Order: sequence, then structure tokens, then C-alpha cells
Amino acid sequence: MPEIIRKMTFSRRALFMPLNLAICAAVVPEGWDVEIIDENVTDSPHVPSTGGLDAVGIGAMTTQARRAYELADGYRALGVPVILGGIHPSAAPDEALQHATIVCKGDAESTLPAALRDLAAGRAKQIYDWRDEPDTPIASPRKDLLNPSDYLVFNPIQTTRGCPHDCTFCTTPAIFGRQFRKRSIESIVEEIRTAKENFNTRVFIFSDDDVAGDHKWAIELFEAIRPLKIKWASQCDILISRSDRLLAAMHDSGCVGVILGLESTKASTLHQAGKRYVNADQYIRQIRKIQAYGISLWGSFIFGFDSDDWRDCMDAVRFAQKTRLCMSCYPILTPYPGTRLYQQYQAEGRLLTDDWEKYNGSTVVFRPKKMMVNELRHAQMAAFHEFYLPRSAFHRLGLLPLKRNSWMANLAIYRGLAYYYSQKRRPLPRFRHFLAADANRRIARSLGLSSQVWMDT
Ligand code: B12
Ligand code: SF4
Repeated sequence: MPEIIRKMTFSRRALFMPLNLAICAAVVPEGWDVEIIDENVTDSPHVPSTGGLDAVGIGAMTTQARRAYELADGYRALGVPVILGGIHPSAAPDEALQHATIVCKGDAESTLPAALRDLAAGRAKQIYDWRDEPDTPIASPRKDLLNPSDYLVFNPIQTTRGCPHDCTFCTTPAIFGRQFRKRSIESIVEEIRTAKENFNTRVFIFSDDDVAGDHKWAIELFEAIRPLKIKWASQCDILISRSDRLLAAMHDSGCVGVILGLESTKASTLHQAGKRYVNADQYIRQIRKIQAYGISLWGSFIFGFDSDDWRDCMDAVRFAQKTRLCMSCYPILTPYPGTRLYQQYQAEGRLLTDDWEKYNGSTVVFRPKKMMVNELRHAQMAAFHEFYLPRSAFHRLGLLPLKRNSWMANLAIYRGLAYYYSQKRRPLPRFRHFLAADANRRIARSLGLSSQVWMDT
């Protein structure tokens, strides 16, 4: 691992603490003892054993489903009841039930207490659904069960659930609903205050899909946290640019940066993605306005929509460079179970695998329309490489005023990429490979594929 990456993560074992499990622990009814095991920070893979357990709860997003099912099967073979919850079991409850005694759909706050009580009373149902108790408040996590020094981000704070938008590729509205459910501002302030006191945390991540999706509420929240003098970052939609009052409240409360789900700079692609509430023609103006409030922007662009070819991917990178985004990411479109996109690709017979580990944003799991599978993956890697090249970082970040953290992060990503490709002895990916006379051979070399595999995909 390059030294700069070790430095960036302060040699922590994992990036984020498992907020889902800490919230589950907080809502377990009285009378139960709870232990959290996070396999991301254990020295070796967890091995199921009975050890006097009355129940085991396992959470998983889609990439983690296979491992979750393995563990669930292991515990069930020992006779321990298993409760599966989290994003993937909520999206695919029938599949999850093949490995679990109970599946909790959606929020643990609305499902887990009843599931455990019923289990203890010997009358457990197979499925508990948050929609039966939709008004249960968002809980504060139990952090006392985790080791802070294992995690780079030990105090992520979730302030909302659900999303009013309905992007075709996104799990959030499908699982957590299209209504914003907001946590009480007092409990958010209290969690921040406690984290400051107990762990000396000064920089917070609001672990939300769209922290400022309700402008009026967000202004109230940011005004309430302003006296705490923290720095924070989160995800938002670009419509925050509509409100000067909101942007001022964000800046004044310590917002250092936000991730914007821009997805594409092409109107037809945004339309396909179900992003009808944005207009690509206004992106530049909106981005400049947010930046004028001293808020750094990280763009997220998705590659592989039906109207996109490699040039559209390159255009997204050029756009991110032109608008001087401090960071940017380029995940491959992924049809997660539970989404409209999944249904569409399933109906069209375009899904290439149901190996959920591959649903990770770096693997092409569907047949794209305007690119071959390998071309799409190459476009993704060329985008990361060209965006994080030091001269691109220099153009975007400049030297003064020194954006130390952004520079560190940009250099870490670039050096990580260069290290990876040098270890694999492959040429670093470039968009210009698409134009070469022997484009297929060059792309295959960069991806580490033989030409035979290229022919097959
Ligand atoms: C912060 C974040 C990250 C962080 C940290 C993730 C982490 N380990 O916590 C980072 C940046 C690392 C990350 C990475 C990725 N992420 Co992310 N991330 C998020 C985000 C914004 C917040 C996560 C969070 O803290 N949520 C708060 C907790 C409390 O919510 P929760 O996990 O859903 O848990 C609740 C319920 O589901 C349930 N529950 C959960 N577990 C259990 C267990 C039991 C037993 C029970 C009863 C209930 C239960 O109760 C909890 C409390 O109510 C979510 C968006 C979101 N709405 O959650 C996306 C999200 C989880 N990420 C997503 C994706 C796609 C990814 C990546 C694949 C992206 C990529 N292309 O690289 C990677 C995968 C990483 C991996 N491990 O493989 C998707 C997942 C889609 C899916 N179907 O799996 C989400 C939903 C974004 C979205 N809108 O699509 N992510
Ligand atoms: S991608 Fe973002 S804006 Fe779209 S539905 Fe998901 S959370 Fe909401």
C-alpha cells in the first residue's frame, strides 16, 4: 500500500463504523445483552458458534449479501435464530428468507424490537416491515460497543431517511420511501455534542442521501448546529443552489464540502435516470454558485446509461475538470434489486449475473447498449486516471489558497491507481485508447485481459 494512503487513513482498519449495527443495538429491547461484530475490523473471518446466543442479527447492503447469507446459514445450522436486515434483505426479502428465520424490511427502529419480543415469546413472524410503524423516530447509535480507533469515521450521523426523488437506479426511495423522514434536531445536536466531548471529533459526516433535501428543515438544522463550531460534509442534490439562505446556513454551520449526485451532463441520460428535477444546462451556473459560498464540491457521475457511449463518459470528466470539482467519482451503473432499473433489465434479459458481490460499481453486471462491457469498464478507469492526474488536480485545485485535504486526497487516489497498474504491469487507462487503430488490443492490455476474453465479452 503506498505510504500516502496509509497516512490518509491513519492506518485505521475500516473507513466507516457500522452505523446500522450501532442503531440496531440501540433499539434492542431491555433484557437482551448485545455484542457487535464487524468483520471489517476483525483479524480473521468470523466463525459462527453458539456461545449461548439467543439470536443473531446480520445487516447487508447488496455487495455484502453473499457473505451475510454464508454467516446466516452457519448460525442456522447451529440452531441459532437469524434475523436478516438492511438494504439488500429489504429489497429481496424472499431470497433473504431462504437463509433467515426473520427478515426485517427497512428501519430497525420500526421492526427489530417487535421481532425480538415475538421471537422470545415463540410467535415470530417471517417478515417485519417498517411501513407498519412508519413514525418510529430515528435512533441514536450505541457507540460504546465499538472501538473508535478501528475507524477513520467513527461519528457518522444520519439525519434523514427516504428521498422525495425517484431516480430509476436508486434503492433509497424503494426501501425507505419517498417521504423524507427527519430526525429530531435536538437529538442530532445532542449526538454531535456528545461526540465532541467523548471523542474530540471536530469534523462530522452526515451519512444521508440528501441532507438538505427539505430546505426549510435543513436551514433549521444548520442554524442549530452553528454554535457547536464543527466542520461537516455530506451529500446533497444540486437544488441547494436555489436558496441563498440555505447556502449561507450551510457555510456558517461549518460545511466544508458536499457530494453532488450529478450522474450525467446529458439531458437524455438524466431523463432516463429519472432525474427530472434537474437540468444539465444549468449545472455550471448552479455549481459556481455553491462554490461561491466556500463549499467544495465532489461530483458523482454514473457511467453506462443506455444513451451513453465512451465520449459521453469523457465529457463528464472534462466537465468535472472545467467546473473545478475537488473530487469526483465514476461508478458503473448498477441495477440494484428493488429498483426500477433492475426490473427493466430483468424484463429485457440484460442482467449478466446475480453474484451480488459484483454489484459494487466497478463491475459491469448488465449488457450496456452503446458500449461493450470492457469498453465501459475501461471508460470508468480512464475517467479516474485522467481526473486525478496531478496536472488535472493542479488545474482544479490550484496552489493558493492551499486546499491541503483535497490535495492529499487527490494525490492519494492518483498514487493508489499508479501503484495498482504498475504492480499489475498494465498501461494506465486513457480515453485516447478508444481512438487508436488497435483500440481493442490496447483496452484489453489495460484491463489485463487476453484478446480471447475480449472476444467473449
Ligand atoms: C455512508 C455510505 C457509504 C460509506 C460507508 C458505508 C458503510 N459501511 O456504512 C462508503 C463511502 C464507504 C460507501 C460505499 C459504498 N456504498 Co454507500 N452509502 C452510504 C450512505 C450514504 C449512508 C450509509 C449509512 O450510514 N446509513 C445509515 C444506516 C443506519 O442505514 P442502513 O444501513 O440502511 O441501516 C438501517 C436499515 O437498513 C436497517 N438495518 C441495517 N442493518 C440491519 C440489520 C438488522 C439485523 C436489522 C434488523 C436491520 C438492519 O436498520 C438500520 C437503521 O434503521 C448510504 C445511503 C443510505 N440511505 O443508507 C449509501 C448506500 C448504502 N451505498 C450504496 C452503495 C451502492 C455503495 C457502494 C457500492 C458504492 C460504490 N460504487 O463503491 C460502496 C460499497 C461499499 C462496500 N462495502 O462494498 C447504496 C447501496 C445500494 C445497495 N442496494 O446495496 C446506498 C443505499 C446508496 C444509494 N442510495 O443507493 N457507502
Ligand atoms: S439518487 Fe439521490 S436523489 Fe435520486 S432517489 Fe436516490 S437518494 Fe434520491
